Amino acid sequence: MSTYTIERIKELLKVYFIMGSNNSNLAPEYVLEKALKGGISVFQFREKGTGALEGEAKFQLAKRMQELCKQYDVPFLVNDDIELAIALDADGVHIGQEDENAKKVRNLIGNKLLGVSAHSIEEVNAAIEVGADYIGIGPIYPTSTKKDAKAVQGTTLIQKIKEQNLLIPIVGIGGINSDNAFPVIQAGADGVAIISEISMAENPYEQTKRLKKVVLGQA
Ligand code: FQP
Ligand code: MG
Repeated sequence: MSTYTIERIKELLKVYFIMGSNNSNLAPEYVLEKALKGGISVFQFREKGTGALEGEAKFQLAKRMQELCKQYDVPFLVNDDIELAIALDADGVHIGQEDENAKKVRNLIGNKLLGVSAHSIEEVNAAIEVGADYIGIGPIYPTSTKKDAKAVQGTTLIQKIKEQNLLIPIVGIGGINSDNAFPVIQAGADGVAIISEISMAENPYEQTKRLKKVVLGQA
């Protein structure tokens, strides 16, 4: 477990922005700063897929994005790349079932935040067992951002986790936008993870504010 309390992690998950350089036609640092101003609560650097930066260029972009997050006091997490997370002293990492073994990752990162993707109650329990701080559940809705995404699962697994009274913080991911985010919260998620709705928005600042209102039940 990390040094964050469960309540704090639930707060962080509310508006969870994920992005890499290929998720926008705009400069990633520009989009991130607008999203930070709009009120995102945590950020995940996810640099993968077509045209993704590698090596030193990836490192430097990550560093610049981390710096921005620091300015707004928003935790900076790294997707998949544990080495990068450690090199930058990031606030945490997010891994899926096909990434490095979660137990091993927990040992490598100490008390940084650890998020794990889960698609079944067995995977949720296994993640809790190794000390995950939160669970990413998805894809909730159809998405075109992730090419190797699993089958759409709606909010069924989220409801199951709540029915079993598991305390692990939950974020929904996959095809979520301001029009369909609230049912994910109603089902029991603490927040929603978003790429495209913010990264592709004409006005990422306004889009983030809109989304945040929906998540907070103020829309
Ligand atoms: N949930 C979350 C989070 N972030 C993610 N990146 C994923 C799920 C997906 O390894 P994974 O993780 O299945 O795919 P990829 O590495 O391509 O993203 F909970 F943080 F919103
Ligand atoms: Mg992954």
